[in-house]
Amino acid sequence: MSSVVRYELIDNIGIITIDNPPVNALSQALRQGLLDVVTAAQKDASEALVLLCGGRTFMAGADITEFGKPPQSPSLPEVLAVLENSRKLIVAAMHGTALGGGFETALACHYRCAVPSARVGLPEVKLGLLPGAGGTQRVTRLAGVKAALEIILNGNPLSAAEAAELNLLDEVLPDENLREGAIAYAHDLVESGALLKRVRDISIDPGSLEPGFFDNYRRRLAERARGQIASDRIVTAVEAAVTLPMEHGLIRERDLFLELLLSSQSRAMRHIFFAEREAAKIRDLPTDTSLRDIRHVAVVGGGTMGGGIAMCFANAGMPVVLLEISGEALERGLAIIRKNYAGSVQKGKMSEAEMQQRLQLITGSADYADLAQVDLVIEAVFENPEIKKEVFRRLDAVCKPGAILASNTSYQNIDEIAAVTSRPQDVLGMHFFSPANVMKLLEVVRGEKTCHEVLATAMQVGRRIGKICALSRVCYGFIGNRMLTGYARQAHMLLLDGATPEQVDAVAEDFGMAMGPLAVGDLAGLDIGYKALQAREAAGEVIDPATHCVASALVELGRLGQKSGAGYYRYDPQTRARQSDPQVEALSREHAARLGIPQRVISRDEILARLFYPLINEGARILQEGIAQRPGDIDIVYVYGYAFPAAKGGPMFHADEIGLGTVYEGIQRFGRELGATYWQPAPLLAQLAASGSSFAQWDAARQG
Ligand code: T1G
Repeated sequence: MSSVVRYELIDNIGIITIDNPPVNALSQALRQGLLDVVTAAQKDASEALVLLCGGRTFMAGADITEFGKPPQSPSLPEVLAVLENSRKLIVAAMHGTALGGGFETALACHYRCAVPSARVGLPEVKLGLLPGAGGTQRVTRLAGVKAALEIILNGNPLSAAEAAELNLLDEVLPDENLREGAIAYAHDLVESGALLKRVRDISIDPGSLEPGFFDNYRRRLAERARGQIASDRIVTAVEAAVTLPMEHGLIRERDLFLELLLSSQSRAMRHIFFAEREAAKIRDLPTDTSLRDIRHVAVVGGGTMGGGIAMCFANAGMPVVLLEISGEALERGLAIIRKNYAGSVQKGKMSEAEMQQRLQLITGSADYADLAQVDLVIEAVFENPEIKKEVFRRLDAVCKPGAILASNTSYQNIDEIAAVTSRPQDVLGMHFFSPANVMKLLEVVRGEKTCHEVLATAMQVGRRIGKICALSRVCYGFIGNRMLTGYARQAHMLLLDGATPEQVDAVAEDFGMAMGPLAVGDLAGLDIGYKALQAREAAGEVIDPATHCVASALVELGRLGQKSGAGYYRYDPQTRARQSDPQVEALSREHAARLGIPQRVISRDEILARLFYPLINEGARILQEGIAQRPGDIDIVYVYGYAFPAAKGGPMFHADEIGLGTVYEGIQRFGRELGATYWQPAPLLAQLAASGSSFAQWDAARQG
């Protein structure tokens, strides 16, 4: 008997129980165990078999840790063929999240039931893959072509009720008692003489689709796939379900799956899957670090960020107090929140009742005394160090001992803020990204004196509100914004060298960025950078005009970006579509001439390298300084905070893919051609390039 698959015969029902914690991933041992048990059960006294799982979930898919290693038999398709061809009726009984190969296993069974809270889905596209064990062929037969494309292309789980609606489940059990419910259901099927229902026998009527359906679908998809190949292959696999007999469709699907499995895009997205989970772990914190009990939260500052942060907690069912300096300002903040929720109701993303429920969790105040009993306060006031310090002095005076005091600052020195309180051990940064109720990333910033308990609690609170957390130590701009400086600087300097805004942004967007750096500047507002610049110059800093002169000139012309209808681009007042503007090229030429910079034709490769090599180089410095724990954390920050393409795996993974030697030589070359000021290779990059090593190997070696 296998260590992860148990079998027992109860009356005339054979119960197959999978137990492979933590998520019953379909490891080799599980596949072998399942194959053996189903084969043996063909000869015993059972009249039907029930397949269910122990632990918190039905099988959550293939074992992703096995990918990229030599394949081990039996393969999942082999196992599923045995299940589907079983002479004994098999019922899959699901709870938790039946995903990927786990759900495909259920689809190969003859009947499917689930507890009401179960969710089922095929999330392979989020790993740059497609369902490779019959999912594309069987879901199409059960739910139809259009539903199958929807389910497999978005990869999001369905509730049991939704799945039943789509014919993907035969029975939603009356309650959460999985085992009892499943055995009773199997008995009913046996007593009713239910036939062996094999999904493969369901035929699809190709006539139900308009001519050219799949080609049109592919064309529409390509516009939003941003170069991700898995989506295209999914359409091809579903098309095969319509045009080919089952056996051939399965072979076609498998070929497409194996092509994607070997692709750099899937390797990158699998890296992000594990990096996301690793980022949640703080290496030097004992695993038994205690957590503080966080029930009541407060947010200081009801602006765009403060309002979004308050919504995060209300969305997670946690009561939150929003504090503002006056009743008027408070009303403005609450109005923004109401407007945001109303927008979600209008888009059908939440019901009116849900909106009311969340609004009831958000209370307003203009009195610090109302924060006396909260467990966590997040300060989100104007990005000015003195104003922030004043807020922390007041919080220190009113908040109970043990309350966690966090700042949402994007740049400021957490240690200096903590130093104005009597409890620096309870102070840290919790840096949300705008819009805070949408963006997944939370940079947790560890101060010199922040204690373990507060750190562990902040990471856990981040997970509770649905954020992906990455830890940063204190430096100007933490991980994300510090690295962004070089990327944004080069985007601007490329204009002086002769590139147009369209050229710069097109290269970044073709690479997979959601939006190019100059268009992002227009979205955020060029005046924000301009004011920060003025503050730095007022503080006596001498700033190289080549890094900002065109942007500053645009602001002085009243071109602040989208909000004023023009910035690096002009924006159509109706559609907000961006249009190129020759005036910007003229402005760049004028400033280049003034600075004595000869303009030239710039290649896409140069633009690509000048945008992303500074990101990688600063990332190497951040790793060497210990600001980030591991390269994967930086990748998580960029994928979830800056829309860096997951299909590239983040800047550090991408660097390892293209080779650190190539990056190092590129930086050296730019240093020679463009001046060394902004092109100094980070010592770690130089070291690893010299040894032909990678960031991943460097980090693994440090962990021993
Ligand atoms: N393989 C290996 N390890 C896995 C795993 C998997 N499929 N899923 C989770 N883990 C590990 C994870 O790394 C973590 O480890 C621990 O389990 C708990 O996970 C042929 C090709 C199920 C919703 O994409 O979405 O099937 O950090 O922290 O928040 O067509 O895990 O503790 O060491 O995420 O409760 C398709 C992936 C695979 C689902 C649970 N399946 N998993 O979330 O826990 S491809 C998926 C999840 C496939 C077939 C194809 C989530 C979860 P550690 P966790 P959670």
